Formats: sequence, C-alpha cells, structure tokens
Amino acid sequence: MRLLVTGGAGFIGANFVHATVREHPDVRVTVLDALTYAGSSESLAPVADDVRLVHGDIGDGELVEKLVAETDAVVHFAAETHVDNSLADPEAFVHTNVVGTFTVLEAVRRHGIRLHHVSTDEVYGDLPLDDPIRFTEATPYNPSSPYSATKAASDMLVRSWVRSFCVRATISNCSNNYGPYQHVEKFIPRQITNVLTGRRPKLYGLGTNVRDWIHVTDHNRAVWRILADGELGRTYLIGADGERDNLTVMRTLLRLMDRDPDDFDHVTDRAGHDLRYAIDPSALRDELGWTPQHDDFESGLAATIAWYRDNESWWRPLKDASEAMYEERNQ
Ligand code: NAD
Ligand code: TDX
Repeated sequence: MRLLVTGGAGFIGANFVHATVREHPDVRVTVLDALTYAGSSESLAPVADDVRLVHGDIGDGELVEKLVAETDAVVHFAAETHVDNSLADPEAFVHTNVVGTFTVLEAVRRHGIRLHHVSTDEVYGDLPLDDPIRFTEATPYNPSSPYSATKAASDMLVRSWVRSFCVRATISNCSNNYGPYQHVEKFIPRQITNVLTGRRPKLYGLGTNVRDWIHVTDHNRAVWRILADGELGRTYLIGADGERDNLTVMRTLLRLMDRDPDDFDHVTDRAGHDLRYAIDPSALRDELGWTPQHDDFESGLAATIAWYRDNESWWRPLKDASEAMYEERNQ
C-alpha cells in the first residue's frame, strides 16, 4: 500500500509516520509537508531512510495532483493548528485549513483515492463546566476561534464531497493530544520547557478550563483503525476519558518536575477561551474495538517530560522565538 501523509512533519503526523513505519512495514509512506514553523524534518529523522519527504504546500494543486495520482490512500493532518496564532493572524488558517483541504479533496475526487481527514473536537464549540454532557457525532458545529472555524469548514467540505461526488472519505474529531514532538507553543510542552529553561510556567486566566487529554499514540492507533475498517462517509470522535482542568494539569506537571506546584504565573486569558471539551468515544470503541493504551495520564505526562529532557536539541531552537511571541501578547 502507498500512503500519502500530509502534515507528516508536524506533531501528530510525525508520530503517525513513526508508528506506520514500525507497525506496517508493507506500507510505503510519502509525506507532503510545507515545513512551516510547526513542522520539521528533524521529527522524521528516526525514519528518514524509510519515508519520502516532499517539501510543498497542500494548496499547490499541481503538486497535490501528482502525489495523489501515485498513492492508494491519503491521511490528511496538515493544518495551521494553534488557536492563539489564529487570533493574532487568521489568514494562513484560511489558506491551509480551507483552501488546502479543498485542494486535497479535488485531487482525491479526480483519482478515486481513499481519504481520511483528521480534525478536532473544537469544531463543536465548548461545553459548560457544571454539566457532564459530552460531544457526540450528533453535536451541532459551533466553532469559536478562527482555528476551529476553518477546521469546521474543512470538515464540511469533506462531508459535501462525500455526498455530492461520492468521495471515499472518513473524518475523525479528536480531543487534545500530548506526547513527544509537540511544538513548544502548546500548553504542556510550553510549561515543561519553561521549567527546563528557568522560566516560570504560564497559566491563562484562572485555569478552570477543561481539556480532554489523549496520548498521541492512542489518537494515531484510532486513525489506523478508521482507515482500515471505518465506514465511508462517517465521522468518528476520538477521546480517552481524560478530562482535567488546566490548573490541575499545571500542578501535576510541576510536581512531576520536583517543583512547587504553585510556582507559576497567571497571565492574560485567551480571547473567547473555550471552557470545556469532552468526547464521548462510544462509537469508536463499540464499532471498531478501539481502546486507549495510555489510560494513566500521570505516567504519560511523566514520559513526555522525560522525552523533552532527553531531546533538548529538538526543541531548543524553537523556544526563544515562541516565548518572544507570547511576551508580545502578555501571555
Ligand atoms: P502541528 O501544527 O504540530 O503540525 C502541522 C503540520 O502541518 C506541520 O508539519 C506543518 O509544517 C504542516 N503544514 C502546515 N501548513 C501546511 C501547508 N499549507 N501545506 C503542507 N503542510 C502544512 O499540528 P498537529 O498538532 O500535529 O495537528 C495535526 C492535525 O491534527 C491537524 O489537522 C489538527 O487540526 C488535528 N488535531 C490536533 C490536535 C492536537 O491536540 N494537537 C487535536 C485534534 C486534532
Ligand atoms: O501557556 C499556555 N497556558 C495555558 O493556560 C497555553 C499555551 C495554553 N493554556 C491553556 C489554553 C487551553 O485551555 O491550556 C489549554 C490548552 O491549550 P493549547 O495547548 O493551546 O490547546 P487548545 O487550544 O486546547 O487546542 C489544542 O487541542 C485541539 C490544539 O492546539 C489544537 O490543534 C487541537 O485541535
């Protein structure tokens, strides 16, 4: 099987490529990645001999057409992904998430190629803190930020290409991922690397916002299950019952790093900050038999901290620029 992985030099995509090389030796992987600030060929270094990396933009119709013509399936991770960046400058989000997904869809339509589109639970908006209700496949879309609005738009394009053009596609909407190779702009790696570089960790607002954490390996195992046995046209929600508020995650992380759990700063809150995300993953578990292997968040977090300690050369070149950006925003 020949597999085209867009965004395979980013956090989740690189972990997906590593797992594919390890666990599916019969699959030939091509990565298409623009190597933006969020992508790095370093993340693919351990599998460099097993993977073809094409440096290019998913909005480049000619290039996408050529690569799709040479493949049997596409797993589409490429996106602009950081909510704070989308609030500061949304344009790249429209280009990559909307126009880029459109470009991929047109190519798979022309060549009759199977597509799996990777999306986020943020398309559903947020949930109240004081009600145990969770997102399901039937929850109406209600995105809050330019990031989630452009991901919602990309999901809608996929749904309409399935209905109108019989494109063979599935969609997954996953909750917050953590694990190795995540950019230091994101919550967990930012705090770990703040501690490792002698900075104080930064919590937005009071830290009452809840996220539903899943280890990246479990997300990617679900993507493989859906690619192999998912029902065409369906949306699957991926989550691992990992709800925690940000304050709790911060305090746990500091304790695991032998710091005082209150040794952090409260900084300016995010505009429009979503209160709570929570996924009901029943369909994925019941129909495709998926279960998360990392069911202990604290040990997954400890392993992630160890990875950042051991791989400073991967994240160190990104850190100062990332913090300079946050400083400009008083965050
Ligand atoms: P990331 O920002 O770490 O990586 C994105 C990758 O896409 C980078 O390698 C980047 O270079 C590449 N890219 C960006 N624009 C491109 C373009 N125009 N053409 C080609 N490549 C381009 O993101 P991630 O966290 O790995 O997320 C991957 C996917 O998973 C995204 O679609 C995201 O919406 C989705 N998702 C992420 C999470 C999460 O917690 N990180 C949760 C649910 C869903
Ligand atoms: O320094 C910080 N302090 C802080 O309190 C940062 C960077 C974040 N936060 C808060 C904001 C969120 O409530 O932590 C929470 C997690 O923040 P992010 O890591 O920016 O993730 P989030 O906005 O929840 O979105 C993530 O999950 C869904 C990914 O970035 C998306 O790509 C994915 O779709």
